[in-house]
Amino acid sequence: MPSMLHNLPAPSNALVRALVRGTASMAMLAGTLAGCRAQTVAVVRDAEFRPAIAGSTTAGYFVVDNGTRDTVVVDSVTTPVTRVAELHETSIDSAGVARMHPVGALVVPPGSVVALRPGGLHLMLMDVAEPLEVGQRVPLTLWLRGGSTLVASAAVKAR
Ligand SMILES: [Cu+2]
Repeated sequence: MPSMLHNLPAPSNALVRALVRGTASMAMLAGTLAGCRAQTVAVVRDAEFRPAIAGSTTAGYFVVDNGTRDTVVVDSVTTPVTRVAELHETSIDSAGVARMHPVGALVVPPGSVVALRPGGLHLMLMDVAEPLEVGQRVPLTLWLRGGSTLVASAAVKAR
C-alpha cells in the first residue's frame, strides 16, 4: 500500500454517524457534492487589459458570471494601474459612427453573464501610470452594490 494512504485521516465520527443515519443524511451529503458543481457565487473571468505606454488610455475586458440568485450590480472598477477606470459602452450612432459613452453600472441578473468585449462594453483605463506590457498581470477590483467586491487578475494581451 502506498505510504500516502497511511497518512489519510480516518473519517470523522460525525461523517460516519451521518452516513449510518440513513436517507436524510445521504441526501444532505449528495446535496453537498452537487454543490461542488453548481455555481453559487459570482465570479469575474477572462479579464484582460490591452497593452499601453505610460500616460496613455487603454481598454480592459472581463466577464461577470453571476451564479447567485441575486442581481449583481457593479458600480465601479478599480485597478492600481490608473486612478481613473470607467465603465463604457461603444455604440453606433445614427450617422454610423462608433461612439463611447460612460455606463453608470453593470447589472448582472441572477444566473446570467455580462461580457465586456471589444466593440461593446469595456473598461476605459485613463492615463495609465506605468506601461502595460504583454504578459503582465494586473489586479482589478469590482465594487458591488451593497459593499462587497469581486477581485480578479487581468492578463495584458494584445488584441
Ligand atoms: Cu471607452
